[in-house]
Amino acid sequence: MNCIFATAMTQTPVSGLTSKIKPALSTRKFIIQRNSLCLFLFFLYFQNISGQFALTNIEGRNTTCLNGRWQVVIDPFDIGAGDWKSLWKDKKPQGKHDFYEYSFDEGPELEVPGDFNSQLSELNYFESSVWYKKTFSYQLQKDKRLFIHFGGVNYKADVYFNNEKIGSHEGGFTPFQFEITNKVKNGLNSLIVRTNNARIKDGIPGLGFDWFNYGGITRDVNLVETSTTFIEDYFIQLKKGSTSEVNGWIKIGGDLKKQKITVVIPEAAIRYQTTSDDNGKADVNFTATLSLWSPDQPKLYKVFIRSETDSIEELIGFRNISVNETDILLNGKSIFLKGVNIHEEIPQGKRRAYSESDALQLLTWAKDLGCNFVRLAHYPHNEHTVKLAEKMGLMVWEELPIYQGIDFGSPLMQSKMDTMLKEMVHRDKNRCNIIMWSMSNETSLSPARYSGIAALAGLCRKLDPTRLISSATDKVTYEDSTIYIKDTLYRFLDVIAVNEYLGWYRTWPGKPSNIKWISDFKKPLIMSEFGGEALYGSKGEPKDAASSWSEEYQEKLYKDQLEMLRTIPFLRGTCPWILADFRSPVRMHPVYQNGWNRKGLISDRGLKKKAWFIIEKFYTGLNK
Ligand code: GCB
Repeated sequence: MNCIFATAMTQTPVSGLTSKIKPALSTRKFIIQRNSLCLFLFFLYFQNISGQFALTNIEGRNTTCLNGRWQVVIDPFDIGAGDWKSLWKDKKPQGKHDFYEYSFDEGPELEVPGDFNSQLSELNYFESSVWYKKTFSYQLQKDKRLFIHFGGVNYKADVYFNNEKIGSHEGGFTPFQFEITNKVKNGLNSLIVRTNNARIKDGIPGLGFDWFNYGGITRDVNLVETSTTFIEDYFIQLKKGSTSEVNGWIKIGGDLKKQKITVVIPEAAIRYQTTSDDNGKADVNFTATLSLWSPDQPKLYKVFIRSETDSIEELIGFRNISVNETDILLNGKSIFLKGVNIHEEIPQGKRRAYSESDALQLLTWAKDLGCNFVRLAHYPHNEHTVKLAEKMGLMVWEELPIYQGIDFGSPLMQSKMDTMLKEMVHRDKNRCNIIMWSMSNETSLSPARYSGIAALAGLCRKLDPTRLISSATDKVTYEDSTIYIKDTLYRFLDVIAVNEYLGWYRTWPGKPSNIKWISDFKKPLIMSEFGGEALYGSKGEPKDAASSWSEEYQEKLYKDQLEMLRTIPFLRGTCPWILADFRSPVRMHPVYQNGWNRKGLISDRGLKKKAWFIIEKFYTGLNK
């Protein structure tokens, strides 16, 4: 077993987590039995389903990019893994009577990274398997190790290398990797990936969600070469509550676990020495005079980590994020989060956003709107989006796709959620612009949901004690013109986040400025979603019903929203839903939606709707 994998597995056993929630006596026995079953399934899951936790900071390592054209076989009935047609066995038709229908040769090709749906018209609404194949030459030097790193494959991936299955991964938005040191041949190698984007009941997300189910190898693929003993991972951030104490750890992978390690930050005149223990772990703790990262001054430092056998560098920023009663404090100062929701989609291209220039388009729109914060909904977006946001001075809410109708009762669900959380935090824990991890969005109330998300939040705090934790809810209680926030899950979370659609899915219960919000918790509130739909160019009187789908109605809705929002004393952030119109297979009526959710402030062609200017004015006004 690979050392990275072994480490990850021992991090937090699931049984430890579930036991944190005190069950009633009568249900304990059942829970113990259920936990044993879960534990068993958890190990099965890891053995059979999960990829290895990916190396941190791929950009800072020695990589060979496998992006570009890949050969594909489209497999609607998903039979290529069976005995009948073993696509991965990489065999060629022999004689002229052999059939070609399942051969990569002379078949179509697709670009990687990128979703398959937008690349071939027959794949537009495709939800099944597409097989990808890439051959590449490699010469691995002695004393080096080699990994195949996938930035993201939606939803399941089975990976075959030189005629052998090397592993699988489940989850469309987090990275994974496999070590191929002992499998790579000097010369030509064959890499085959079965991708499958079929929605499944116990998937994350589950069967239903309001965004487009783009499938395939949607993110970068790289070969990563390391020394035999290498810097596997590190966490270098300010200690919670401090603006000068850097606190974290470094992890060495490989045989020579005990090493002298140096952390150098030239611009802050830091040269810190530490030593890793028998497990390859070194603590990091030093004090520095630092220019703190903030939206106004997104300062990043070059940080060098050097061990006896390896070295790596990365741009890292330092800031402190905390809450004090209903305040959110950035570097000790109260801050209002001027946010917007973003899906990872380029509307004009009707495709998944996958490149840095795609990220630049979306984040520039957010900056133009006057944002200092973005909610990357409803799943972890590409790593380079988070990095670019960091450079552009945008704070980030990063979220797990634990969405609406998720099947919390399914026996594997907790281990799947835990794994996904670990993969997300693992990838982005050194990004100072991430101020908040979101566990979920609008999940239905149930005991399993309560204990599941509470346990997840507990795990998240263990993995990363420095950031805030939230979860978006639509479960508020309406009583006349008073709205109560009572969801007891917020006991476990730092920031309350409410999705409310007054003026759209729910009529205004009174004059917006007379509506009262009352919270059971002394915690900051972010209005994490509000808005309504408008087809760009559709005209109507502002007072027209929502069914007018007019820009004027949407504009008025936002004015009303701001009137109400201004009266909430514990409001510390707003996120209109959503930056741009996005494709949604659950919005097919041809008159206004035609396959799109039209709640964008920007249209599917990239044009600003009237409502855009209401939010822009609001955010600009907050600066004065
Ligand atoms: C919501 C969901 C979001 C939907 C949105 C809508 O509450 O969180 O995913 O797209 O409403 O447009 O209905």
